[in-house]
Amino acid sequence: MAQMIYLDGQLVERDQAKISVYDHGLLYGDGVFEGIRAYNGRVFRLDEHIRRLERSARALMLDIGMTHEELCEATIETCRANDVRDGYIRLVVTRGVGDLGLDPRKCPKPSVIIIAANIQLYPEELYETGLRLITCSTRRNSPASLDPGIKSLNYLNNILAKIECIQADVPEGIMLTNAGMVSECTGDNIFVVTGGRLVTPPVEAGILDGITRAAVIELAEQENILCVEKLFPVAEVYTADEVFLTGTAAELVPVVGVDGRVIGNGKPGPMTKRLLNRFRELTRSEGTPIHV
Ligand code: PXG
Repeated sequence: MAQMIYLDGQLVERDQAKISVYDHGLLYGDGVFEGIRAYNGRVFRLDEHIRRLERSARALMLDIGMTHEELCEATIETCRANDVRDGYIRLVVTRGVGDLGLDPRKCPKPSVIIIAANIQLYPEELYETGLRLITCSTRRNSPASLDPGIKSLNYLNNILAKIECIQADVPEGIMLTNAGMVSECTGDNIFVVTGGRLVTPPVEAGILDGITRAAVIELAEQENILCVEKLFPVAEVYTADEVFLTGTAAELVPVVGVDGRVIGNGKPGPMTKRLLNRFRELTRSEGTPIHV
């Protein structure tokens, strides 16, 4: 069965799903996106993801031309058309087709794309052994230039940092704010555990307001674990008892080394494991059903 892609109101076969070379998403990175997971036939936190997409679009004065409900329905419909049970859903809204030149007014209609594919899971072994990270020299975009809270098609800041990770042969890296404090990773948020409490940089630091991050903060509250949102230097990562990353693709992934230093005892810690278990229970118990 051919994979079906949602493109501007229609489901089309993958080979037919094409975008113009004049689309400003391609020409200028003028657009927004979302990455969403489906677990066991349900879409996890669909409402939150669509709301974040709408917030990102509003920040660019990009009118998606669809209501919240229509976006949710189109997402579910695309999952259903592809018989997705456990999957990865990618929504992309571009400024649309226009002439050359930055002016968004050249583009009368946005392009809306929804891809529902099967997820390439991280190897389960990663959750047993943990990741090693570096601190990237590429600083996270200043919110005054391009707010990292906007999930825009302009991901070069993250890609430059990711290239540093690849050169260093590690899967992820810590990005600092312009002031030199920890912000987030190239595609994940970061938490440290010190003295039984969680610490994570605040959204105002200039990070993506992660859906997984928010879920972990909620779970911590339910478990009576104190979670503090504050700025901290990378030195606090080095001396933490535990470090983990959160993201739609990663869920919660333990970190066991940073910049050649060993974190904690070099193994995934109890808090990380406990929260990962609780997160997995959550993702498998809630969500918008795909198949009715
Ligand atoms: N920070 C950044 C910069 C991200 O891009 C996160 C944190 C984690 O946020 P969520 O809401 O996922 O918990 C992200 C997420 C992709 C892809 O296709 C990217 C993300 C998520 C899923 C897929 O590259 N980024």
